[in-house]
Amino acid sequence: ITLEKELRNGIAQKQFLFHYQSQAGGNGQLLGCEALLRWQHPSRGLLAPSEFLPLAEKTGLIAPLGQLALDMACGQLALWASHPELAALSVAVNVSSIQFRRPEFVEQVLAVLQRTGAEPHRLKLELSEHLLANNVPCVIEKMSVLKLQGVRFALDDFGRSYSSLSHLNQLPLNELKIERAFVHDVLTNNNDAAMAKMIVALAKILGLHVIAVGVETEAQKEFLSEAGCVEYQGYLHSHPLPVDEFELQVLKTK
Ligand code: G
Ligand code: G
Ligand code: MN
Ligand code: NA
Repeated sequence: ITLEKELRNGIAQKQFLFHYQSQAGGNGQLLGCEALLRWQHPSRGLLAPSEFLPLAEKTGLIAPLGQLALDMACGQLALWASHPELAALSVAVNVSSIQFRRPEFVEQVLAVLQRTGAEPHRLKLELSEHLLANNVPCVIEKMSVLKLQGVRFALDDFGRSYSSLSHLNQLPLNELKIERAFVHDVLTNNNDAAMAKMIVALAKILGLHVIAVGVETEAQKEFLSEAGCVEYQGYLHSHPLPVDEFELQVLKTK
């Protein structure tokens, strides 16, 4: 049996789960979380996205997998909504460009919100810079329809690859996520430090939230804080955690 067949079966049998990583403010207060997909493979154990996402994108299985991920995220939001301490959480979900470009994407998101009863403004979709490479008007149109319903958007890994600054202020975005590599080397590499500062400043000019991903040390956080960044995601605060551990962490930090 090929991995492709296993992936197809795995999606049909819902062998996927999320690990949740908290997103925190300057004082460690919880602001939300990112849902990071894992495959509970029947024989190979828990697989990270790098072990199945490339295949999913190559084979088109990213469409049903992405749909499943949206279902899972909205289902979780609906569960948390009835819990006093967890109801305020928002969940960020990564959306592959291939998935976003599909004509039925907007309808599917609206349908899953309706079916699960999740509050749209608790759902944040993380889009990739690659979407800025072509047909930006179509991207804007789709984002706008969802944004009207309250769904929020972040531009992920900002600065990693191609970025059109001219398009940036046309997109109905809420947030920029600073590329992890800049954060990693912010204290040791002048170019990365400059990029991180530039992204924070750009976000401010555009009126967007900005979050630094991959913050592992207090020193990195301090540098970013001095640059004006006030939201952090990284091992310093928390690793991505299984849902029960994540919930305990949230309840403890309240
Ligand atoms: O923690 P981590 O190894 O989980 O994530 C690796 C990469 O996989 C991240 O860059 C993230 O964007 C991507 N990823 C994680 N979950 C999902 C998902 O549900 N959908 C898509 N398209 N990408 C995801
Ligand atoms: O979608 P995105 O590429 O932003 O996903 C975030 C990725 O960064 C995930 O793979 C997650 O596990 C990883 N990550 C989150 N915090 C840290 C960190 O502090 N250090 C490192 N090395 N990776 C991190
Ligand atoms: Mn992401
Ligand atoms: Na991503």
